[in-house]
Amino acid sequence: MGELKISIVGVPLDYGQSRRGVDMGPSAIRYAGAVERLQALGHHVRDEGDIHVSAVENKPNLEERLKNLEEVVKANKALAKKVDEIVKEGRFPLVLGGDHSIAIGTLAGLTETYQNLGVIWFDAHADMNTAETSPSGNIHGMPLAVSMGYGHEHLTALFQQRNFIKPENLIIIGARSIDPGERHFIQKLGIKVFTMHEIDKYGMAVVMEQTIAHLKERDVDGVHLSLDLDGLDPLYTPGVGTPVDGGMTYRESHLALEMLQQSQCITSAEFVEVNPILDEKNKTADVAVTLMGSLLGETLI
Ligand code: HAR
Ligand code: MN
Ligand code: MN
Ligand code: MN
Repeated sequence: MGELKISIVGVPLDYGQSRRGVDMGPSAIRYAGAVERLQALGHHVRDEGDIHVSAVENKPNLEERLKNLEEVVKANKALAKKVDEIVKEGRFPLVLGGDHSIAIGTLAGLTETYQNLGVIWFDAHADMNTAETSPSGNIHGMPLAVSMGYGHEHLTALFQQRNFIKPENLIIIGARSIDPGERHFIQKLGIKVFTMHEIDKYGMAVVMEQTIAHLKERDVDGVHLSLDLDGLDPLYTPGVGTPVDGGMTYRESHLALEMLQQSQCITSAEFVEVNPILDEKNKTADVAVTLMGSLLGETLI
């Protein structure tokens, strides 16, 4: 893999869900050696620091169906601007979460430049609820709906050009906890989902070959990898807020990212939902950093 100019941005946001601690994810991932690992692979790495997130909720939470809506909007607006600047400088954005609601800002920023962006979404969940279908009111369960143009207008408005992610450019991998409203959405929009069932049945290599081939066929002008650490089995990544048993193994997830590295299709990435309070000796952040290595150049020999 050629040398990249990587810009790391932390987003210490935990307002998109209900368990505190995920705001410390960016620190934990840095502590696990993200910058050093990527530098050792020959990349030029610039740590841009963190997006500012206010420490206390500004307003009483009146909108129960969308918890902390205005805080989530504010942080994502700042993130979108930052990501847009990074892309326009010709650098590779690497975003550290924070809860998964930050994908709204990342994707909003990316789509200022990319007109036909592909998205690979590693996750136990489909993250495709709206206020109407969400069982929790947590916005981290909604970023894919918003990014395709569905949801509260304060969230969809972050896509200033209304250049939303096209459902046929999205692939979800590792899902095993999908809500009824999300299932309906997936069927209605014809979204490609490799659940754990397909990973078990065909193996990760086949799943990734099909994923890469599909995005090539779609003639995308960039591919964003959004990796929720809860996509892995909680045996490997216990430090997440909503663990679901029966996930990807350590090697399955690394194989997937090694294949993405070889395909050279990825143009940006984010690693989210690391919660150090729930973790065991920073194990989840360590896995996040080894995955970054696999995505960005590491080889086994
Ligand atoms: N689907 C559930 C909800 O909407 C749980 C979502 C959990 N989300 C994440 N991100 N951890 O994938 O509340
Ligand atoms: Mn906090
Ligand atoms: Mn998620
Ligand atoms: Mn998840």
